[in-house]
Amino acid sequence: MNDEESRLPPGQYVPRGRPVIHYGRVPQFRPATWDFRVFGDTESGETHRFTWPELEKLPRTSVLADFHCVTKFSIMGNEWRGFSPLEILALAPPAEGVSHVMIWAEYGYSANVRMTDFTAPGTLFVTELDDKPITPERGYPLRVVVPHLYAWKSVKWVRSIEYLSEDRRGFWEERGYHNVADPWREQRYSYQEEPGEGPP
Ligand SMILES: Nc1nc2c(c(=O)[nH]1)N[C@H]1C(S)=C(S)[C@@H](COP(=O)(O)O)O[C@H]1N2
Ligand SMILES: [Mo]
Repeated sequence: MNDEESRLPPGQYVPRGRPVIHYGRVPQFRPATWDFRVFGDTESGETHRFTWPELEKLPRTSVLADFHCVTKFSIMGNEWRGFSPLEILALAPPAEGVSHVMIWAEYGYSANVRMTDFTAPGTLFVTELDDKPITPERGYPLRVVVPHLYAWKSVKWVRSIEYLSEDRRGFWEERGYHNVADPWREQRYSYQEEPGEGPP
């Protein structure tokens, strides 16, 4: 088995090219009015708001990771660059007891992840892919990548996060996809969920 095959989760294949997939239109980025908000169960009880220049100042780091779509293609060896979710947690601390994060995009797309997924070493707020700014159709100006979960949780055009003290389903999780979405366990559909893996 070569290296790429051993890195491929069950049921996945490497396609030719690099598909672009999303629901709905590609939004326009308007830097003057764009903001990023942190709301829900914050420590202060207030919503935190960041402008684009404020986020641009955060220290950058890179993550080399594979990307697995539930429709079974995997894109191997992406070099994502951006800032760590830990930066946001430090600037906008969650209340005690926050267990999950809802990641919100333009037009109301959303995905829920556990706080442990949000703070995992591979999770990143991405501004560049393979040494180039991410393209509009891949999430410009800001995307979250959670490479250890199926790619619908890697939200493009992210505009806010919501701290949750109780888990709640996001866009695809409400429409029959698995709440946790670990590709190594092939957690594709909600009917596979075991007790404790999803909100009641
Ligand atoms: N905002 C938003 N983010 C999204 C989606 C979407 O519809 N809207 N689709 C998801 C799905 S299902 C996949 S497979 C990946 C695709 O990322 P790509 O276009 O960079 O390949 O984006 C994810 N992020
Ligand atoms: Mo997907």
